[in-house]
Amino acid sequence: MKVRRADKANEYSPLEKEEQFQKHLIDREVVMKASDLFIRCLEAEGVEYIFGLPGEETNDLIMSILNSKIKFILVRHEQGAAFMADMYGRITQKVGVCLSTLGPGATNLTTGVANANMDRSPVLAISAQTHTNLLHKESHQNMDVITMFKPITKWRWSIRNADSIPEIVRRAFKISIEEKAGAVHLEFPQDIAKSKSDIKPITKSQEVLRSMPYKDLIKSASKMIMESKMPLILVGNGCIRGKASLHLRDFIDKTGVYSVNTFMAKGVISDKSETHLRTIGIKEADHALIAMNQADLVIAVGYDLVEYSPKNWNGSLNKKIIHVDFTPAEVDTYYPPTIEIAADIGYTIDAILHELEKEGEKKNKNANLNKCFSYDRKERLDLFKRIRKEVVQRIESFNNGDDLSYPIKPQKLVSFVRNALDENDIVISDVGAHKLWIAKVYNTYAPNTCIIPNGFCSMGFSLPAAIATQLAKPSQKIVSMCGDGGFLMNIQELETAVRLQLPIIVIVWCDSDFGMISLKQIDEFGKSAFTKFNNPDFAKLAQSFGALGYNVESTSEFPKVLEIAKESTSIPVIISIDVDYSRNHILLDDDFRA
Ligand SMILES: Cc1ncc(C[n+]2csc(CCOP(=O)(O)OP(=O)(O)O)c2C)c(N)n1
Repeated sequence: MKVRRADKANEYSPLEKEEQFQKHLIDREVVMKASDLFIRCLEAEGVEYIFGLPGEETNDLIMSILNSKIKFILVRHEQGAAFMADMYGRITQKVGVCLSTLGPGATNLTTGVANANMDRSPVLAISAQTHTNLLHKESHQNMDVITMFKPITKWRWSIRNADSIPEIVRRAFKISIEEKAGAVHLEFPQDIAKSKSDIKPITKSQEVLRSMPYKDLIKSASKMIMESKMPLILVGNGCIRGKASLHLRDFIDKTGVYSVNTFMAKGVISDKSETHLRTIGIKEADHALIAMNQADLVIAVGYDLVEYSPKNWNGSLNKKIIHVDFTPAEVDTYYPPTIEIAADIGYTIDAILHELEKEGEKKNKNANLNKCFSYDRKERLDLFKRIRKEVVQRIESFNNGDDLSYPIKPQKLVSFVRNALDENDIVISDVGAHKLWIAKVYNTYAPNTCIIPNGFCSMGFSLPAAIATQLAKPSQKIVSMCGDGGFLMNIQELETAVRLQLPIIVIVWCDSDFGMISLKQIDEFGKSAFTKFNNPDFAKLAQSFGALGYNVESTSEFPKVLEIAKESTSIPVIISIDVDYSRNHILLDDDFRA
């Protein structure tokens, strides 16, 4: 199609003008209700599900959804809908959509939306709004929702005329998915939803491909790697969004450079990799930090500072840093990149590897990459090897050990779950002390198979998240692990899971305590306060919802119950188990032996 500047429009020939006019007629022949147009636009974006809870003001939209191929997932609290959209976004890398009414519905969405935004998950939150001629004054449930969403979204807009819907929706999806991905919000007033338009939805354009990294930077980066005494790769969440796992694995296999990952990057590098020092992220308390301290160069790939402050690994500012991410580095005193590459992560890693191979070939004809490094790294590599061995040994000792004491040790619980699941099944953590155990101990072999919310860190995430994951991945086993505190924060979504006949498994770690908080209180003040509570009978609670419920009463019973739970094909299973948190303090130092 020819594109001309508006001021040259008169230069079209009469024939061209006629062609344009005919096309214009075809484009505009269907007059549609705005709510229908809005839903057509979501269809054009490939939306499969909308998670939500209706109100009077969403009724036009709800009727439009009824006539579309998009499935509406009715939830029992808008926070659940937002967590579901968040998880759908994480696991599919497509924008997850949630819907609420105005006022209280919109305020209920906020925690889940903030969680998605800080964890870089693409989400579109839609809320209704009252009639536009009431907005300027005090009226039922009317509040400034747009302003409320400001600090927790990348972009937000109130739709004020039907004709602009295609552009607004396209813009919302584009911004949400753009790196770094995050949440956007659209407000849809009731009267606008009833208005009409003859504008067509905008067809989704091709995925935007990122340009190649700048050649000189690649050369400098590979030179820096070759000259480093002990490089270490820090793998972050961006590698999951950027689908960089295979590129990084190839780089590591060929160069022998060791790696660590953050919580949200579990699985990018398999925990089976001999050069992987596993997960770091607990302030100064990870064993692999010994290796981090030794490293003179950190290659930070897709690393989000929100997850793990660089002060914890670069407090003395003695490291060189190569920053590789879709976007330039965040400003932080402790994160001053020596080389900053903002480009596609996969391309960049491939390009650096290619450059190293070229240099290796120059130095020795057989392209042995280890020979391209300027220093003999044997001594330091031996140290890294030893750390890897120690970390693995500690985890394996729980795997194979026969400690059947009850309440169950957290490490034992995690290893039972690992053994019960296939490599591609998915574990979703909630927030609390259990999260730290899962991060440290759960062996992960593929990206997006161990999900840990670690930016905003909201409790109550894992049950709704498991629902969305099971919808997106029907053939995989989905296990939510949560504390007894977090589980009750969104327990109402158990009804959603039962109604949708989803065979998710929820394991509730019971200690009748906000365990993570009492741990921190005792660590700092020597005592804990206002953290203890009573629990319901979880098995009966589950059964009252129509789910299957088991209260495990001995450690040896747990793997058997897990096997029974795995057999369920259409009913959620809740398993409660008492956990021995008496040694949680070992999470706060670098030695997590039992
Ligand atoms: C919505 C929300 N409220 C409060 C917190 C602060 N917080 C972090 S961990 C935690 C305790 C979690 O307790 P529980 O779910 O029982 O898990 P446990 O620590 O016992 O494993 C609290 C209250 C939070 N992260 N999110």
